[in-house]
Amino acid sequence: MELAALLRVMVCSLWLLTCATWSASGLISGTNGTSQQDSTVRDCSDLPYYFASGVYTIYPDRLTPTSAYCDMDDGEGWTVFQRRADITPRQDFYKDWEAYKWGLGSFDGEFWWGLHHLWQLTSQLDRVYELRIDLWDFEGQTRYATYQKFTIESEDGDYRIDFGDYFGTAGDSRGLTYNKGMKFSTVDRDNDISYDNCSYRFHGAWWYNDCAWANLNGQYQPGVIGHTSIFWYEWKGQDSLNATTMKIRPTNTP
Ligand SMILES: [Ca+2]
Repeated sequence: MELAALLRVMVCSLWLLTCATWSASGLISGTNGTSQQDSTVRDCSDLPYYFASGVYTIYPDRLTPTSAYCDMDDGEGWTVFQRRADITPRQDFYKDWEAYKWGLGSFDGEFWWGLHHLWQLTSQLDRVYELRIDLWDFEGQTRYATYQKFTIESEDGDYRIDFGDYFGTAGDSRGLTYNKGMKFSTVDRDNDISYDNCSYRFHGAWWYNDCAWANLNGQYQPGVIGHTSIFWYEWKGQDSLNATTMKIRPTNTP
């Protein structure tokens, strides 16, 4: 009888532990020590404006908890989906379709959040997103580019990109607009319109057209001028950039 009672206690304890773990997966921890259980946080703009920048649990489809890096510096709540920077160990961005679908790298360093999450957010009918790209060169100069009405199609549509008007300082006549309406391509999934494999040629992954004037998932190679590097042609030609971020926020919610 004593053994049976002990077993009951053990089973109950395990059950409680499981329950506690389930509850914890729905918690959003703020850096000020507060937390809230709220699956209505679909993107970083739903977090309180006074939260610090960092990694939070969000629910892009209102159901599935997903980690995301939130840039809260201006209180706007940007969901960051790409970061290149001078951080070691270096992250390899010359990766395949599955990696770009689900994400690669680390939130502590360089990363790509994942096309699947990006599609979940930008395909919502009640939210319209703005895309912002920030660029840094090796002399400490910075430029930015913004695009309105940014959307990504589902995987069935090969994550085809669409967006509206450009505004910014980086320049766009040889920027991202060249890739508008293009499908995403990786080295193992050639969806570009070139006779060639642009991902292989540019050593990156992008919405390649007949290739590109911007290659932000290219190779980090300081001092190198060439189409395999991280570049934004309109600003610095094919000079390798030092850092980039790509992030989104809804423009039609408070
Ligand atoms: Ca091709």
